[in-house]
Amino acid sequence: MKKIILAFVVMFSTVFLNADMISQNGLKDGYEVKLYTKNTPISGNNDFYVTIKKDENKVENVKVKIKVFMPAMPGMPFMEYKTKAKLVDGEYKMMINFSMGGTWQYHLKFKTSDDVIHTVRGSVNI
Ligand SMILES: [Cu+2]
Repeated sequence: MKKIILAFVVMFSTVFLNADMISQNGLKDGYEVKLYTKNTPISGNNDFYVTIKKDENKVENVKVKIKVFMPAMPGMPFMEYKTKAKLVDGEYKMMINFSMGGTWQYHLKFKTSDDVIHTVRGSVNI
């Protein structure tokens, strides 16, 4: 009986911990950058969104791309995925494929109209 209860607790906490959408805010060179999902991220394909603001105004004339990667681990090579975002209804949208669960580092880059490339670094748990 105890084992059954424990199994439920483990299952429940796993679901609970994973039932989180991503929402991360960063500040880079005076730009407020938000990276987020609208669903719980899964191993596989996910839609990610980015919005960028400067002085409270949305910035919609930049080029956004992202690289996600996971360092090599015992029995697992270095993994990475790169993609570019498309502006859809005021949000930069991109599909990211995570080939496994775990912690993924990212480099989110956006190029402003002055040709400067700004980089925000962080990580997400999938
Ligand atoms: Cu891995």
